Amino acid sequence: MTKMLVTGGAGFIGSNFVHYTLKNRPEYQVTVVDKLTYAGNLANFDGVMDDITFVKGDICDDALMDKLVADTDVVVHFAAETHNDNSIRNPKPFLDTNIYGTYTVLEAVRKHGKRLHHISTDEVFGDLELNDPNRFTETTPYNPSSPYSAAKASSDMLVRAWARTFSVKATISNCSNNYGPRQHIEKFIPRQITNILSDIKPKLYGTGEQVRDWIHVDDHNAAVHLIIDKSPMGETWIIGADNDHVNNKAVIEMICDLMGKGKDWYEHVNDRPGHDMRYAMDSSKLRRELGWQPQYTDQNGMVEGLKATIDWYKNNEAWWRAEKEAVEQAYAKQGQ
Ligand code: NAD
Ligand code: TDX
Repeated sequence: MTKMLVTGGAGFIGSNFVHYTLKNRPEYQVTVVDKLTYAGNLANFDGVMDDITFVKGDICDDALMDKLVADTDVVVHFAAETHNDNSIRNPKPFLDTNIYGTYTVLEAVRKHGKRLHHISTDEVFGDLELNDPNRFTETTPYNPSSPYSAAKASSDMLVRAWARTFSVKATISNCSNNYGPRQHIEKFIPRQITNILSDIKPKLYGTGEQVRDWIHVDDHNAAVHLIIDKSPMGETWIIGADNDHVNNKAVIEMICDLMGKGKDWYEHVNDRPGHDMRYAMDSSKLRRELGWQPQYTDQNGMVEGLKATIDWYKNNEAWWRAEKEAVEQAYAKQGQ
């Protein structure tokens, strides 16, 4: 058995990664460390709690991280503060967890000589103009826009520095916007699905022309496993499923349509300050060198994945209902 420590495993992508690993990679013995912030949820382990070791803890706690990393073979580092709108309301937790927390993880893997895979985002590259046909690659310079993306960019830089200076065995992946089950309802797609299920009109920021390169969370996690299996140390990998033709307005219309509402049953609300216009990812290195292929690639890019995601929120109302009112009240204060 290989021991795997998953930081932030009680959140959206991390919990899907844990489920994916238990189902497809039984050779891993999984430990999750998670602070259980508002974004972490033990219900994400329903049905698999007995198959993992769960530790409630903060990645900024160096004694805890030292102990956990000493007792593992590979660390997969998902833990972060992740919502741009929250980083605009209050940046400090983003600096603490994303920067100092990553430093703490790095010092532990350095001391114990363990393998690290660091999960990052396309947002470190900043944005493209709407009419710019280019895509981000592994060599695109960093140019983050928000406190969230600046903190993630900082964490990537720390990983690169620790790999070069201290020969830490690390890899990094930068993935585009994920969707799928168990995503917090503050985020765009689950917010709109649960709005419709609550008879609230979906909320589109500004004009809705912004483009996100959507990828299903299982395709992201399959790529992470391939990188852990096959990547040389020190490498960075772009992960994206070629969905950079769908803007936010089109996604909202798709959700309204799939949920039996008129395509225009949504409203425009205040835009996000500093709102990135367009993200687009060139994942050809990952496809060519590691043989990765996304599975959710129907003709319209994301209809099948969206249908399954809508069904998940319909069937799991107990998972999200209690938080819905407070999330919407916080948005309403900003006219969103
Ligand atoms: P999430 O907000 O759903 O989950 C984050 C998890 O980290 C939560 O369980 C939370 O409790 C935990 N956490 C936060 N601070 C912690 C701390 N100090 N110590 C321990 N645990 C802590 O986030 P997500 O969407 O699943 O994102 C996971 C990772 O993937 C992040 O690093 C994010 O930057 C990256 N990412 C996300 C996306 C996306 O579209 N969601 C895309 C690319 C990359
Ligand atoms: O109600 C909304 N209406 C709306 O139009 C919300 C919540 C968002 N939006 C827009 C803003 C973005 O253009 O939808 C797009 C997606 O918004 P988010 O779900 O907040 O995602 P984004 O800011 O793009 O960042 C996400 O992808 C990259 C994740 O939250 C990050 O953690 C990840 O790094």
